[in-house]
Amino acid sequence: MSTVICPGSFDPITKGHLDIIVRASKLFSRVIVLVSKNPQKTTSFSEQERVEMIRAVTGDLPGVEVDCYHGLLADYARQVGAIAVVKGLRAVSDFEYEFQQSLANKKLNPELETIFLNTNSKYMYLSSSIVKQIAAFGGDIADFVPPAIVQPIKTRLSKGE
Ligand code: COD
Repeated sequence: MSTVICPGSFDPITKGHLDIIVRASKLFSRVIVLVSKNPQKTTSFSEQERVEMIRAVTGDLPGVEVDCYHGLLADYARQVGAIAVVKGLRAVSDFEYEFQQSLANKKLNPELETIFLNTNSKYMYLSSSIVKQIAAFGGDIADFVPPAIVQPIKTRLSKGE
């Protein structure tokens, strides 16, 4: 059984993230979607909220699990026996950051590979921050996030929390 990890902030999960998770689940028998801490970002949704949203939209995907971890991805990968990290690439601008992360993870855990999947061209422009900005201004986010979490995001962000 090959275990891989799809890590991210997922603040919140978008259709772009979900597309990568679905495609990873077709390639590997066990995919752990890992809510992790990006020290460069402040999140709008609590860890619990992010985990619940991911569970709501991945529940029907065989072999997909959701977890969260506060430490290094390289250590978590060792603990669960993951062979690789699967990440999405939207544009050349993503590459430099992701390349640096993958080299750091490899240094920390030499057994750990990083696999990049190109974004689906439909979701090339899509990010969690775009979703939050549109929702905060009362716009329609139905094209950007899975149906099950449209209303929870709108309700939560319209409260201005
Ligand atoms: N299409 C395709 N892929 C997408 C899209 C899209 N529209 N949007 C996002 N993605 C991809 C991103 O490229 C990324 O690969 C993944 O989805 C997650 O994206 P985000 O924005 O939710 O998450 P990030 O980039 O903030 O996540 C960074 C981590 C939390 C993974 C990173 O900081 C981390 O590993 N933290 C733990 C500490 C650690 O071990 N750091 C590394 C060693 S220095």
